[in-house]
Amino acid sequence: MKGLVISASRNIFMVKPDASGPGGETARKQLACRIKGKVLKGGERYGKPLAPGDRVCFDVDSGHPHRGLIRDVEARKNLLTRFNRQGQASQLLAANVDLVLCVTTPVSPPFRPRFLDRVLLQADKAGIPPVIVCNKQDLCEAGRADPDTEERLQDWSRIGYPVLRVSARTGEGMDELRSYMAHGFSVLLGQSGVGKSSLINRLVPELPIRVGPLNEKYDRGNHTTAMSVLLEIPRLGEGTAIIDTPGMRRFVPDRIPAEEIPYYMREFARLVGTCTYGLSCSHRTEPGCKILEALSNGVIHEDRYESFLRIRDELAGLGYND
Ligand SMILES: Nc1nc2c(ncn2[C@@H]2O[C@H](COP(=O)(O)OP(=O)(O)OP(=O)(O)O)[C@@H](O)[C@H]2O)c(=O)[nH]1
Ligand SMILES: [Mg+2]
Ligand SMILES: [Zn+2]
Repeated sequence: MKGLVISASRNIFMVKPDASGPGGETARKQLACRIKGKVLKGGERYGKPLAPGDRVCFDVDSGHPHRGLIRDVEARKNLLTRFNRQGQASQLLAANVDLVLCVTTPVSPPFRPRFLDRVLLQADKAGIPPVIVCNKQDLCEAGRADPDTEERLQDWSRIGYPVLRVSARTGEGMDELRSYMAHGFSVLLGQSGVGKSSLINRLVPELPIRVGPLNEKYDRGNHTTAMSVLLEIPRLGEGTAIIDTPGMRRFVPDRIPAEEIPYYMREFARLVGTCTYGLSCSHRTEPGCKILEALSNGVIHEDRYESFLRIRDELAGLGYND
């Protein structure tokens, strides 16, 4: 049988069988599956070899109709990952998605543009269009926003990333968010406490999922969502689903060689190769560097350039082991 991976925890993968299988719609109860032989071909280098959104081929256990064994994963159209520094391995976040919703906040937890720049980089590397979702707009009206937020939101919009200003609390911006999500799989990414689960609760109130309070002392989330899970939302259109992910404190880009970073930063990408020293330019001090020129002309925002330098230094020191 074939089905869709809904969630992945340790060695158990929840799989929803396709409706076309025996029994039709009534047979679409999720099965708890293990992997046949424990290692999935092609998944050896990941901590968990499957992610929500993956399509798998599996057998049902005849003695336990709610258990199964996964034999194979189908070819993916894309795969969103990050690098797990502790485990020194790629971590799969979601597979076969159509949209990455990069969630941030103007305050509580504090606005962190560098986190978002990293997520945008990874989405572009994976070939999945990102949309920036700035949640908690109700707190802006209360005058609490970080003054840099609006400037950076406008800059991301200028360089080609759609920006939505929303509030899970008041419902502001939800129609626009829904229209982006219709007819595809979306994944929510962002730091703990930015309101990813709250956005899902607002969008799909019939499926309440757990949201958690902020830690008052540190003004950040408490890692309420423990594992990624895919939720189907047929009400928003045929084939619509959203993947909620656990908040992360840091986002380390995965398997992007330091010299390739400018290809995945949109306002840098069009300048790649045009410096006097061509592809060997480090864009730090060289004469005739088009990236430094763009920085001084305001074509590249100084904060994006700072993100670029920091990401490059970090990735250069990382040495991914494939
Ligand atoms: N003022 C305000 N608070 C919000 C809004 N959205 C979420 N919150 C609050 O922010 C806190 C964290 O929300 P969650 O939805 O649990 O955040 P999360 O991003 O899912 O967090 P993790 O699961 O830890 O990654 C909760 O106290 C929410 O009530 C909003 O639009 N405005
Ligand atoms: Mg959550
Ligand atoms: Zn240069």
